[in-house]
Order: sequence, then structure tokens, then C-alpha cells
Amino acid sequence: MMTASQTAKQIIRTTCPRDCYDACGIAVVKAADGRIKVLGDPDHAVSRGALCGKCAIAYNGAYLDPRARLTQPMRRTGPKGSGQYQAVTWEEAIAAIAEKLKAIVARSGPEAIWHAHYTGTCSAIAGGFPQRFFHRLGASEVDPDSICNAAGHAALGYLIGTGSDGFDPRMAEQANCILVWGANPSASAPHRHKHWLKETSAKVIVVDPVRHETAADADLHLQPFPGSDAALAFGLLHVLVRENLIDRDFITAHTIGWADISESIAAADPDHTAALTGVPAADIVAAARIYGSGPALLWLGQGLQRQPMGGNIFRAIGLLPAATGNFGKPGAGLLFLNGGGRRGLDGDYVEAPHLRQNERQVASHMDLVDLLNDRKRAQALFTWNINIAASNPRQADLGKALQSDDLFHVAIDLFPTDTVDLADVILPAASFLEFDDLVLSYFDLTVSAQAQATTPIGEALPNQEIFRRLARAMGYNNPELFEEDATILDHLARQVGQSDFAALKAAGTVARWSDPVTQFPDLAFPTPSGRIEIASEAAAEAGLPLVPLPSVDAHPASGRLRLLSPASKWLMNSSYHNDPKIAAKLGPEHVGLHPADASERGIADGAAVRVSNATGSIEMIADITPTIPRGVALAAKSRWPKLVPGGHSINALNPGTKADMAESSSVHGVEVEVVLV
Ligand SMILES: Nc1nc2c(c(=O)[nH]1)N[C@H]1C(S)=C(S)[C@@H](COP(=O)(O)OP(=O)(O)OC[C@H]3O[C@@H](n4cnc5c(=O)[nH]c(N)nc54)[C@H](O)[C@@H]3O)O[C@H]1N2
Ligand SMILES: Nc1nc2c(c(=O)[nH]1)N[C@H]1C(S)=C(S)[C@@H](COP(=O)(O)OP(=O)(O)OC[C@H]3O[C@@H](n4cnc5c(=O)[nH]c(N)nc54)[C@H](O)[C@@H]3O)O[C@H]1N2
Ligand code: SF4
Ligand SMILES: [Mo]
Repeated sequence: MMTASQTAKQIIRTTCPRDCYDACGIAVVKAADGRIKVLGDPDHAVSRGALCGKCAIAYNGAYLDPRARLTQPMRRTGPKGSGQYQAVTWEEAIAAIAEKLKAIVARSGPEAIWHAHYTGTCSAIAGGFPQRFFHRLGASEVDPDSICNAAGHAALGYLIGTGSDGFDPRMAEQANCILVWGANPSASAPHRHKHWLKETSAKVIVVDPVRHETAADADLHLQPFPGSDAALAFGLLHVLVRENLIDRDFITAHTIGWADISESIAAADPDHTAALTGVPAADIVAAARIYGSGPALLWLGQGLQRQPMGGNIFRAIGLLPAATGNFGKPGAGLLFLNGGGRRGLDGDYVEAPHLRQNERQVASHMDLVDLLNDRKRAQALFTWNINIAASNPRQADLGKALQSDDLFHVAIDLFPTDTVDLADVILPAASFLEFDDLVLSYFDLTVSAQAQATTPIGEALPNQEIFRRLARAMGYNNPELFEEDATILDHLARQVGQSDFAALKAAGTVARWSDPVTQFPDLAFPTPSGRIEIASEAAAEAGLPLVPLPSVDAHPASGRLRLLSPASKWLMNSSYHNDPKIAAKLGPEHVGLHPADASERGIADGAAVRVSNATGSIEMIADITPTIPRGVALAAKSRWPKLVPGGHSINALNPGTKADMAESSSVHGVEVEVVLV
């Protein structure tokens, strides 16, 4: 309930559109003078009155602070990186961009124009509408998911036909086990940690090299060495088979290729698996028994697939629900992400790929540096909803590539990030508090309104309006490029079961389906065979193993440590580092070391250390902790390089090695040396 002083003010209910499992309901309290306070909506099922710590600070700090925000379009007047810019009108900025684009199209074709974007905002229009422009233009695209979760999607695509149809979290009530594998809800999904996992009667198992808060709270925590999870999955399968906890009828009717993995399963006895993974044999047996007592939910974290063999790891762990028949019934299933399609949203309507007249050229984020250094392939770059200078691999090389004078770069952001600092034209984006949109959680099967709570700061515009203006300046006349937000929102609202957007706005968040939804209720899997493809011809055709393998990464060569850099509790990817209160919470950059690894190197708790490899080198403060296995170093993603002494952050150490599938990131496979400074 709101307090009396709050009810005297206007309350606007909206939704957090960050790239986060939670999709919190927000109550914006607006005073008579227009000033706002951004709070958790007390009536919202997920946030229950509290935002996460980072958003509680940043949404009332940097987001509302005109001195922190970009407030007007700017054009570069000095050398790249010199910080010399001149404020220009929107008309001037848009005209300058259009002129440049037209010249590139005439000279080299639209394929030389690239855009890199991700999930700075996940709302439907601000996240998707700009694609209409890029399709019409015929621009090339840096594959968005290759920086995050493309390997997992590819792997689940081979196995069950999709990575975007997960279980309905409301099924937790009917589950006996929730297995959280390679996710850290205590940082990356704080309300799932605080409520969903605490309130369930199901036994919670966490598999993670790090004993984070969620792992410490679990009924059972398995702590494998990074990159050994496929072997661990086979170890669990061995116990499930041995103890007759598998569902043979299900396997016969709904899978293909079971026989092809039987030898690997037979070989993966608990002692063998313990030796490969570092997980005690007794814990492997205990975990298999709990999972096998079913029905069981399997949450496949995004961190898990950011491994060199991340795709194979996903296929191997996905064998657990396949072997135990944990699909098509209440309390069962797996979840990587729940996409908009799960609620009826038509992504093609938002992005209008039919506007494209050429074949789309795509490159992986792992290849971005080389791409940007190749003028035959890339002459212009748009960055929007992304901060590549912080989040991408090969940070130092990327900084240099972005300094090239002959790469025309347009950056669209709320804040002057390191990426923005190197652009030719800077365009200020409006924040989610400043326009209406639609938000679909990637965990719950809900639909939420993002409601405008205040006017844009300065001259900032929502992404979609920026691209409408650009389309006009390019002389395009396709109506899709100019469709107004209100029309799109009503259309989308109807797709997801609402009468119109106003109805959704009045409701805030609604469950798309009133009752919990069974995953794959008719056991028809969207694979070529309609079954779970343990053996996948499509994978084999792509040069991958026919079946998942019990792979284990080699331990780092002597002296080296495996660096994990997952989600930070105080940052949202690279966002919020520029908020002074967040920066104070973060303090200097720390690296966690196991006590034995630290003492071997003569490193005391709190000592300054150099973390380095062939790609780069940064200084950090040692944080000696028994919560990680020997051989692992633990840091967090993705500070703003310019806000770190030395000018480089964690991705200065990331060589951008691709995972085994989809040319995706394998950032949790980076190896480093750590020495006293
Ligand atoms: N070392 C390491 N690096 C990683 C990872 C890791 O685990 N370890 N994880 C990777 C992962 S999973 C991801 S998803 C990437 C994410 O990397 P990024 O996509 O760079 O992450 P964000 O900081 O969420 O968002 C980028 C920018 O979008 C801006 N933004 C917010 N709202 C809007 C808007 O409405 N319009 C516009 N134009 N801009 C907006 C924000 O201000 C921010 O600067 O990082 C990857 N990098
Ligand atoms: N606070 C906060 N929340 C966020 C984000 C953020 O930056 N900050 N980022 C958002 C984004 S874009 C994403 S993609 C998600 C990511 O959130 P998660 O899915 O939770 O993924 P990560 O944070 O990358 O890593 C999660 C866990 O994977 C573990 N891990 C790494 N390697 C292995 C391995 O080999 N085996 C196993 N079993 N575990 C491993 C790490 O130790 C870590 O604890 O979070 C979102 N939420
Ligand atoms: S980032 Fe996640 S936890 Fe924080 S307010 Fe947004 S949805 Fe909630
Ligand atoms: Mo991500």
C-alpha cells in the first residue's frame, strides 16, 4: 500500500525494461512540481515494492540528472577521442547523417553500413523498431546475440527446436526440484533470488563454480570447475540410469539418438565424473536423486553457455529433462529465455524484415574489431542500445578501431559512454521513463506497460523517433518507417491479448495466460523430427558432433587462472557506472582468488595485483575468498574504461575467442596470470 503522503501525489505505474530476468513493476511518484521518485511498485508480483539496489540508485540519480545525460545532438569538430564536439540541431544532425549514408550507398552499397545494438533497453519499440530503418537501408548487422547468448540458443535449437520457449515459472509450485545451472540470480535476477527461489517448496540445486548467495542458500550446491559441466551432466545421467530414474517410455516416444550416448553415460560413473569436474561423487549422486524425484525445473543460465564449449554444454545438460521425461507436464521443463512469441508477439511486425531488398550481411561481435578495421567491408557504424567500448572483447584494439577517421560512426545513447566519446555524431536517447512502450519479461509469461512518467531530458528522443526522422531524410516512403508509437502499441497490445494499450497501461502487468502453462504440452518439439534430437543431423551438418559429448575443458596451463566475469550486483552490464553513488558502491575493481592460489603467489587480501594475458593487462585489488575453486579468478563485467584508472576494464583481457556454436562469446573461458604489482 502507498503511504498517505504518496497518495496525495500522482503515481504512474511502469516497468523496468533492462536486460534482466525480473522486469520489475515500478511506481513513479510524481510531485506537483513535476519532480519524480522512482520506486518499486508495492502491488507488483515481482518487485513487491523494491527495485534492485542498482536501479533504485541509478533511476533516481544519473537517469534524472541532465548533467549526466546526453541532452542534445552533437557533431565532432576535433580528432576522434579529443572530446571536441559542437552542439547541433536535430535537423542538422539528421541531415548530416543522411548525406553521409547516401554517399556510402552510392559508392559501396548499403552493406558497408553496419549497426551494432543489443539490449540497452528491451522494450518492444525502442528495442525493435530501428530495425525497420536498417532493413529498408539494406545495412549489415553485428549479430546481437553473439555478445551474450547465441551459443545457448543454437544448442537448444538443435536439441528441442528452440531456446525461446521456456517453462512457466509459476510451475515452481508443482515442482519437486529446481535446478539452477550456471546462473547467479542473487546478482542477475535479484527478485527471483529473494522471492521465487526462497518461497518454493521444491528442493533447490545450484551448479556453479562460484558459491554466490543463491548457491549458498540452495539445498545442494555443486561446484564444478568452469567448462566441465557437460561431463557433470553425463555423470548425473549415469546415476539416473543406474537408479532407474529415467523415463524409458518418454525416451522411446519423444527422443531420437538415446542409444548413441549410452556408452558415454555408462563411462560417466560418479568417481570418474568427480575426477573430471571436482564435484564430490556423493554430491553427484545426491543431485541426480533429487532431480530424478521430479517433476523438475531446469534453469539454464546465460553465464553457463559463455564457455568455449558452451553449446555442447547446453546440449548435454538438456539431456536431463529428455531422459527423465520432464516435459509436457506440470512442474517440469527447462528455461533459457521466454521470448515474446510465447505470448503471441510477432517480432516481424515490430522489425519489418520484409522491407529488406538485399541479403543481410551479418558478423559476430567476436569479429567486430577486424570488421571495423576493414574499409572494404565497413565504412559506417551505428551503435545504439549498446556500449561496445565496455562490453565487447579486445577492448584496446576496439578503441583503436573506433578512432579511425574514415569510419563514420553514429552513437545513440542516454549517456556519454566510451563508445559515444569516439563517435562522429552523437544522438541523445530518451530514457524508458520518458515514453510509452511494451515490456515482455524473459522469465515470466507476463505482459507489461512501460508508461511515460516524465518529459524527455533536454532534446532526447526515443530510438524510434530518431529512426523515423532518419528515414524521412533518406527520402524513404514506406509507411512502416513512420508508424506512430500509439498505433504500434495498440497493435502489439492486441497481439498479446489486451484490448488496447490503454487497458494494459491501466493494469500495469498482466499474466498472458491465467493458468500456469505447461511447456510443450503436446510433446511436439519444433525440431525437424518433432522429437527431442539427442542425435541431431542439423548439428552434424554444421560440423558439430552428432550427439552431445561429455566434454571437459583443459585446466589452465600452470600459473594461469580461469577468469570468470559475470554480472555485477551494482551494474547492469556497462550501465550505471557513471552514477557517482554506484561508483562508490563498486569501489576499486576487485578480483577474487582462492586462498591457495593467492598464497602460492604471495598475494595478501587487499593487495594490488596485475591481471594479464596476451590480450591486455589491468590492475585490480585481490579479494581472497574460499567461495571459488582453485584455479579460478572472479571479477565482474563491464565497467566504463574511462572511469577505471589506467583506462581499461575487464574486457581488455578478453581475446574474443568464439564458443563452439554460433560464433558466440566465450568470455568465461578467458585465462589470466595474476601477480603482485
Ligand atoms: N567480461 C564480460 N563482458 C561481457 C559479459 C560478461 O559476462 N563478461 N556479458 C555480455 C553480455 S551478456 C551482454 S548482454 C553485453 C551487454 O552489453 P551492452 O549492450 O553494452 O550493455 P548495457 O550496458 O546494458 O547497454 C548498453 C547501452 O545502452 C544504453 N541505453 C539504455 N537505454 C537506451 C535507449 O533507450 N536507447 C539507446 N540508444 N541506448 C540506451 C545504455 O545507456 C548503455 O550505455 O555485455 C557482454 N559483455
Ligand atoms: N545485476 C545485473 N543483472 C544482470 C546483468 C548485469 O550485468 N548485472 N546482466 C543481464 C544480462 S545481459 C544477462 S545475459 C544475464 C546474465 O546472468 P546469468 O545468467 O546469471 O549469467 P552470468 O552473470 O554471466 O553468470 C552466471 C553464473 O555462471 C557461472 N558460470 C560461469 N562459467 C560457468 C561454468 O562453466 N559452469 C557453470 N556451472 N557456471 C558457470 C558464473 O560463476 C556465474 O555465477 O543477467 C542479466 N542481469
Ligand atoms: S534491473 Fe532487474 S532487478 Fe533491477 S529494477 Fe530492473 S528488472 Fe528489477
Ligand atoms: Mo546478456
